[in-house]
Amino acid sequence: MSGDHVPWPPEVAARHRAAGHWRGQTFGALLTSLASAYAERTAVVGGDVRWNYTELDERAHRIAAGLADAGLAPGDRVVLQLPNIPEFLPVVFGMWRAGLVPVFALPAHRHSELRYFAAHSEAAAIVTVGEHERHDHAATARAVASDVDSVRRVLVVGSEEFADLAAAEPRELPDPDPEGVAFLQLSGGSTGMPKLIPRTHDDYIYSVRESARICALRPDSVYLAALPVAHNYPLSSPGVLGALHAGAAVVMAPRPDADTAFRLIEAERVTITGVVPPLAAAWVQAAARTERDLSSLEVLLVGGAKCGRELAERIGPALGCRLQQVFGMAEGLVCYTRLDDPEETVLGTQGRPISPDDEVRVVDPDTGADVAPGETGALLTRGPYTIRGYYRAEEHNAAAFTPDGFYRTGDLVRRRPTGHLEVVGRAKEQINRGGEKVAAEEVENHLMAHPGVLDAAVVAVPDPYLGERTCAYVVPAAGASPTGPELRGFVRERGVAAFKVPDLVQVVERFPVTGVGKTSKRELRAALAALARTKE
Ligand code: OOB
Repeated sequence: MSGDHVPWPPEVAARHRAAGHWRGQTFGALLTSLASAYAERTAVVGGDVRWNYTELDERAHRIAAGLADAGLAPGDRVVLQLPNIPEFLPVVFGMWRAGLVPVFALPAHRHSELRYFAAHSEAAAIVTVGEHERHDHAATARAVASDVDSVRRVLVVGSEEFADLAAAEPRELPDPDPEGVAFLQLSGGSTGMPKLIPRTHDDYIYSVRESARICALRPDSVYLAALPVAHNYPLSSPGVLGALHAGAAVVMAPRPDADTAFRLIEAERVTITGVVPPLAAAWVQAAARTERDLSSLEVLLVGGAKCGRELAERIGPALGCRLQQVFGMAEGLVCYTRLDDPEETVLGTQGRPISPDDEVRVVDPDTGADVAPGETGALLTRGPYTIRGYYRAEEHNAAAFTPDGFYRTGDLVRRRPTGHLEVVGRAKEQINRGGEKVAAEEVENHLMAHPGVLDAAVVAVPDPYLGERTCAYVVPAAGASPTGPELRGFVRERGVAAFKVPDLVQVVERFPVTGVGKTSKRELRAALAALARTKE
């Protein structure tokens, strides 16, 4: 894999090791030590399943052996698409033990995204489920496998074939390099398809360990995985991995709605969970009329998109727990409000970085110079768990990172003297649909594949529930008159995640041009976004 990802410069890596951030441990070795420390304690619960740490560890060993027997070799990438089921954990740890590199697809992804992940990573296999939420994932995976030459195997969790694989005799497999790539996460993206984010064992375990500490996870904590667990936030902030790191129990919620979540909170005495703002708002509403006992809940993390002040103020009283804001990104940097922060900081900021060695710069987006303290600017960051480059994306990396290795987050922030950040907006061409990120350009490309479309520009429009929704402005080709429903259907049928199908479609005769007559996409989107705002 070397050459595909941009490692930290050797002297920087040496510093992170010397500071004790990177400890030379892999995820497989981590699970071994957790199993010996917390053997009989519950590790994961979901559906009819309840596995303790010993059982989780043993399953991961068997799956690792089974994957190796299936012909998968250390370093092979494997697209992994699983919903919130207990099997997620032994499968992922099994992959890590076999030295495989999972590519974390979300259950919402469809043919178009999966084919791209598989092709771009030259994946050797796809691991998925059969039918889930009325979609046949196995069929989609097989279709992708027939399109992408590198994909030799489709493994379906829940099938007999997979049960056989998972019954393999455990054996010691060579432990991978802790500084090597452990998995590929997905970026929210702003151009084209989501970029692949190479995270190492060392860097990720550091962020998980510190997240667990900052969120005060202990062996008797119970973490509810409400959001799709493959996403960086419920995976590691502190997420299911943070919970395991602390010896706590993970409860897998099949769906994030209030009914399902409240039922599980009551039944399993859940102490902590993480949600996106629209879900927090729905839970706040539902809490007013629930008969469930939510008294075990101590902390609700809210992040993924901006949690407005009003919502922030309602969470504690409605749910009887403490709010913890989290502002993070799959590329690395994660900020939390601390549990002992003053109320005003918890309600009014999105937290401060995990690590004393996270470097944060707030710069003028045009000149790149640092803004005065407290002023708004573009957030740049560099640190012990923030990547130095996307996977196989040399050209994009030149724009997304500064020459000295800072990641350009695309977020506009203000920094307080305490280091806490307030997220005030975004400079990147991305729509944040209640935490689900939509790259404008990706959707535009789909629209432009329609013969009746001459040009397309996708912008965010404000939405009281999701924060933002997508609006596609479309200029028809000569003689054509595509309608909104037709175009939405067209995008959906191209096999993309449902959250990327434009919420609104506006067919316009021409796009506005700027004063100098520029019609660049960037200018257009800005003009259309301004127009959408004035229409509100
Ligand atoms: C999380 O990760 P991603 O990679 O899906 O999205 C990152 C982007 C950030 O650059 C920012 O634009 C937005 O999501 N974001 C927030 C936010 N948290 C994330 N914007 C405003 N306020 C917040 N609290 O979304 C993610 C990863 C780890 C932990 C939490 C969230």
